[in-house]
Amino acid sequence: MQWRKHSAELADQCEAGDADVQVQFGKKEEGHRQALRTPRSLEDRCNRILRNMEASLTARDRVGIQDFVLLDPYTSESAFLDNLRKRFHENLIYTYIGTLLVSVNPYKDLGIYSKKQMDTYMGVNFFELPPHIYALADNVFRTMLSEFNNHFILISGESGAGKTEASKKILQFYAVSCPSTSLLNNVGDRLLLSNPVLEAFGNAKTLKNDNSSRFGKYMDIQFDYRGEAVGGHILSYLLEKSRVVHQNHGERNFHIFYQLVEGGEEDLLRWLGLERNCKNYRYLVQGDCAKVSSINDKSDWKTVRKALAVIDFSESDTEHLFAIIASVLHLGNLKFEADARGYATVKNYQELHWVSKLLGIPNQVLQQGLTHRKIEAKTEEVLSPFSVEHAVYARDALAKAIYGRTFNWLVNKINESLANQDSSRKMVIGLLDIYGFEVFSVNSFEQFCINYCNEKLQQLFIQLTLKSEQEEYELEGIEDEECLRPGEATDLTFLEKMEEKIGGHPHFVTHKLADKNTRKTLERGDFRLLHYAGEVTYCVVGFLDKNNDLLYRSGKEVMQHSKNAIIKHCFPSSEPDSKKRPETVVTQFKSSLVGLTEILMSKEPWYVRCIKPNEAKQPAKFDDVLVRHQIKYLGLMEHLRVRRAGFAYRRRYEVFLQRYKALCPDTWPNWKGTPEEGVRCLIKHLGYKTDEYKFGRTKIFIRHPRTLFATEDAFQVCKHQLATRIQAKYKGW
Ligand code: AOV
Ligand code: MG
Repeated sequence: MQWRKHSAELADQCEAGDADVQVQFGKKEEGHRQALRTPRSLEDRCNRILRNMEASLTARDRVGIQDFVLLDPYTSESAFLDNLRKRFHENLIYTYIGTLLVSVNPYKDLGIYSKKQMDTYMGVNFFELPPHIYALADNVFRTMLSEFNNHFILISGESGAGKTEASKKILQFYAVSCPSTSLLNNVGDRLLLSNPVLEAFGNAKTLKNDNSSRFGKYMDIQFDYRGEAVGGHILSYLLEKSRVVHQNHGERNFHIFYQLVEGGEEDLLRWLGLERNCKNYRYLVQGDCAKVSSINDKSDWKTVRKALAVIDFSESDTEHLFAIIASVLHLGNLKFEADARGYATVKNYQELHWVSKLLGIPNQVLQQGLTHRKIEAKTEEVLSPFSVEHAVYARDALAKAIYGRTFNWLVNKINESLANQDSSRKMVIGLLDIYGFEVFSVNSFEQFCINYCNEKLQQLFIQLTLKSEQEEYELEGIEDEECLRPGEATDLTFLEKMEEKIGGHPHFVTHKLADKNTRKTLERGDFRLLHYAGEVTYCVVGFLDKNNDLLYRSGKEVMQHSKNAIIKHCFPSSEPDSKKRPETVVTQFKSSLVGLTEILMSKEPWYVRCIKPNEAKQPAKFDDVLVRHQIKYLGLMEHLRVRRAGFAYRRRYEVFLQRYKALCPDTWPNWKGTPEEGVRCLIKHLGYKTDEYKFGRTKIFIRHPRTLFATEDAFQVCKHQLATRIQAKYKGW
């Protein structure tokens, strides 16, 4: 029986795991590490696994199976779907595929994230207990400690599938279960409290998710050699700035604006010139849904205020920060009218006055900057007045720039608070939580970037789990040179250029290229991409503008006058001026994702694949069609097949060689050739059978855990002998 075979493998796993734990921890310590080393016999562990498995097999008709690897017949997508559905209706949202965790959003509080639950899952191997995100978090942690290397957890799934919630649960687990002993350094709290702050500024209600991440987030949690959380670092990716000035129907601006207006203290609002009514602010009501039943802006405001204090924001920092948020709201209300010559002048001075006061910029300077643009003539600078339309555009561009740069400042500030001063070697667990794949009725530049990012991560997943060689998506072929010539280029010429360049790609369709049937559904200014997760039609209107993300030089210069410390910092006077071609948004985003891929590739991967059960954001609703589609595009069936076929145990050549080189006279103490050659030499010496392993691009794949564990055992024996010899030699020293 498959499950018996599987549990025998797991027993092997316990054994090797225990051996490691004994080696790493000589002395008794508290907390997580205590639980880690609780001496439990192998027999005890095996019994627990068997008990858990027997129990789940007995109840299998009702609650399904805990690990898809044990599913029979395993290749059927319908069986996979049935199992997920069965478990979902029993409130069992987690299921494994080996060590990959599948999670289905329950859209309700299941009461399964208590401290007690955390304790239960601490130091426990997979399969001793029902699947849980804590089990994954704990296994990552223990593997890190025993292998002394870096890991990352890739959390993926479409918008609203539960990625951000999953990442928070993992973070909570580490913050609570790996307490920091240093009194000065409450890293756990800081790590946790960075969340509500970043969510306030970077999340918003969309049609897909009431708390949708509008930026990508990668967070490193740093541990010292004892497993104490000692620091953290956050990288943020492309915030959807356009939301500051425009929201589609049924969507909101970033939470922080509503929190401030709804929850801000009376005297604070008075100081900021704000009224307690979101309806009064143009930037807050375009989506016509300032109030959301699932969101309590008032209490969220309190949480954010408290969190800011814990993560080292001084009174003056917070004052400046709120002044900026308020100034954006005032900017949004600023109106222009045409003077006799048709040029823009400010219509409501009251609002101008507030922006000027809050940002500490002289009235005159601000006014001129908002209504004029500086042009460089041959020898001098000339002020060229804006039309009303132009002034509105410049105002919005300024609001976006202010918010976007402040967000980056915020991330940096949080990083300062999480930074670890100690330079000793650390191990990290990286958590990746990005904006999920999304398709609306109209999709623009923002969806293009978000979906592109998801496409890249899917590619990485495939590369790391299913293929050793990477299949290049030619989606990257989409160039953006066209965008660099404002004036000449338009959205439509950009589209034409794309047709010219990638028109032959089977995943790219435009009106011109489409056949008669599909043409009907495509407008002239649309293009369609066939993403891994489905077809998306993008409307090209606004693409160039958003990609160029131009901020007039005069706008920048005005900001340089600011007395607000944050703005001053965000708009340094040394910034290179516009003479140099600025990088476009897509170019920057692309290279930041390349950087991210590099970061991830240097670490050991773990996966959480989140599934959205229905589009209505409702509990107990399991939409078969929707879920089946996600099972398909998330590659879960393929992943299962790979797991079943074996070769699931993989190690980087360097890691494998480093650990086991002592087992072969040719590789010990130092191997001169490449790590791959070293591993070849090593396993030849160890007598691995040829069908037991495969060589990948960077890793050795081992079919059966037995093989790996036998090697590990040999290593332990060897280490023990070595230690005995050393002890004998230095006896009495
Ligand atoms: P996302 O991060 O995947 O979407 P979230 O993690 O924000 O999705 O989840 C959306 C909502 O689903 C949450 O606000 C919760 O109400 C609910 N939810 C998710 N996971 C759980 C859980 N484990 N238990 C209870 N409720 C849950 V996006 O950021 O839009 O891509 O861009
Ligand atoms: Mg999210």
